[in-house]
Amino acid sequence: MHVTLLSGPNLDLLGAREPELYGTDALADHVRRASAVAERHGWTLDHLQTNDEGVLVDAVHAARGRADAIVVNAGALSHTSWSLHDALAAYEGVVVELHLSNPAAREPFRHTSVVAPVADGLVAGMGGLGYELAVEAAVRLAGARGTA
Ligand code: CA2
Repeated sequence: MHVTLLSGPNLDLLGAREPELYGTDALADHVRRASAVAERHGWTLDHLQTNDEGVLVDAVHAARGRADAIVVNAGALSHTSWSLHDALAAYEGVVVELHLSNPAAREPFRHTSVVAPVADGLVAGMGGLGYELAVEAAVRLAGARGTA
């Protein structure tokens, strides 16, 4: 069983800037802890970070038939990318939307997620813990669906 973790624009800056919003851990730290959760369940995890919307869409396509679940923190593309929405709609596995912060408690433009309508669930506002919770949720949702 396999989970693909996707990280969108600017998440490569984690740890270096805006620690009050996103914490001091680097993306690699979050990925390491997410991988540990997957491994605990006997799953494997791959991770891609990109600042390019098209690359993110391609990664969702690549996960089709290959990954049992996708955990996606699409960054600001979560609020704008209908192409990501359409790609996720065509993906048959479990989708968990992830945010470090709680977008609903922030600026109005962050209150809408175009990922949300095609996600099975959402983990937000939990900081780095969210990476672990999102993988845990993906594994257990896949189990409940009978695909794990
Ligand atoms: O809370 C989240 O995880 C977000 O997806 C982060 C996005 C933001 O646009 C979403 O509304 C919520 C921003 C990621 C940018 O990360 C940075 C990290 C350090 C310095 C600058 C940006």
